[in-house]
Amino acid sequence: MKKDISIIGVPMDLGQSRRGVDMGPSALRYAGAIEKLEELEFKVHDLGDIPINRPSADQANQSNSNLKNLVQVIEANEKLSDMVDKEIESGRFPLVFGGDHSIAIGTLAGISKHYESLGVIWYDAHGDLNSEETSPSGNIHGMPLAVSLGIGDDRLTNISAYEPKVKPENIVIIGARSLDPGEKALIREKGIKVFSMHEIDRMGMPAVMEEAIEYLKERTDGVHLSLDLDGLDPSEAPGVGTPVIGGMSYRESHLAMEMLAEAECITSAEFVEVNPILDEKNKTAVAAVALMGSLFGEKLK
Ligand code: 6HN
Ligand code: MN
Ligand code: MN
Ligand code: MN
Repeated sequence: MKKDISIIGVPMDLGQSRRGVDMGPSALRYAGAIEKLEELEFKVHDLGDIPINRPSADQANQSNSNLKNLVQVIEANEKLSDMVDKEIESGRFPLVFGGDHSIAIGTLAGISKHYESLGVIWYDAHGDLNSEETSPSGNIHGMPLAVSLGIGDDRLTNISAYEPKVKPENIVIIGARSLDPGEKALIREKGIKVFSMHEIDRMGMPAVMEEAIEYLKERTDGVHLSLDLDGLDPSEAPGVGTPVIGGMSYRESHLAMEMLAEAECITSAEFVEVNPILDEKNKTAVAAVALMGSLFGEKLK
C-alpha cells in the first residue's frame, strides 16, 4: 500500500457521553503521526479537521429518541463521507482520526461505493452493533457497524444516499469482550465472524490474524481497518471513554498490524476513541501512532 495518504481529523464527541474524545485528532498529531508516516516515505496530505457543530443546550434537551445528538452526528458523517470519497477518487489512502466511533458511519459511506465487496476489520472491545431499540445508552458510537449493515434509523443508514455499506459476511470483529444482548443476537442471525478475547486466548494472535486475513482475501476487493483504541487493554491504552479490562496487549496489536502490512490488504483505515483527557501523558495516542507505523510497514523497511 505504497501511496499518498490523506489524513482527515474528525473532532467528534457527540456519539457518546464523555467529553475529550473530540481532542483525539490533536493528540494523534501531537504524538507524531504525520512524522511517523513521512519517515516511512509516504507523501502525507493533512487535510485538517472537519468542523463539528455542537447542539445548543435547548437542542440537546429536545431529543425525544434513543439516538443522542442525531442531527449533528448525521451532519458530520455526511461531510466526512464526501471528503473520504474525494480522496479515494484522487487515488489517495484515506486515514481518518477520530473522534468517537460514530464517525465510522461516514468513513464507510465514503469508501464502500468504490468497492464491489468491501471488507471490514473491526478491532474493538465492543461490537458497535446496537440500534435505537437495543442500545443501553442511546450513544451512536455503539451503533456504527449496525448502521453500515443497513440496520437502524434510515437517516443514519442512508448517509450518502445508499445502503447497506457492508455485507455481514465481509466483517471480522477482533477483540470483542463487551457485547450487549441485542448485539449477540445480531451476530448469530447474520453469521458475523467474531474473534473474541476467548479465541485470541485460545488460538493466539498469529492464528487469529492468519484466519482473518485469509477469510477476507477470499471474498473482498478492499479492506477497511476500523481500530478502536479500547480494543487494547486499558492498562496500555487508558485514554478511552469505554474501557473494558482483559483486552489485547500492545504487543499483540503490533503483531496484528504487522501481519496486515505483510498481507498488503488494507485499503483505508481509521483510529478512533482516543480521549486525551482520560489518558496518561498521551500514552494512548502514542500507542496508536506506533500501531500506525506497523500498519504502514515499518517492520518491512
Ligand atoms: N465504542 N455497547 C455499549 C453501548 O453503549 O452501545 C458501548 C459502546 C462503545 C462504543 O466503544 O465505540
Ligand atoms: Mn467502537
Ligand atoms: Mn469500543
Ligand atoms: Mn433502512
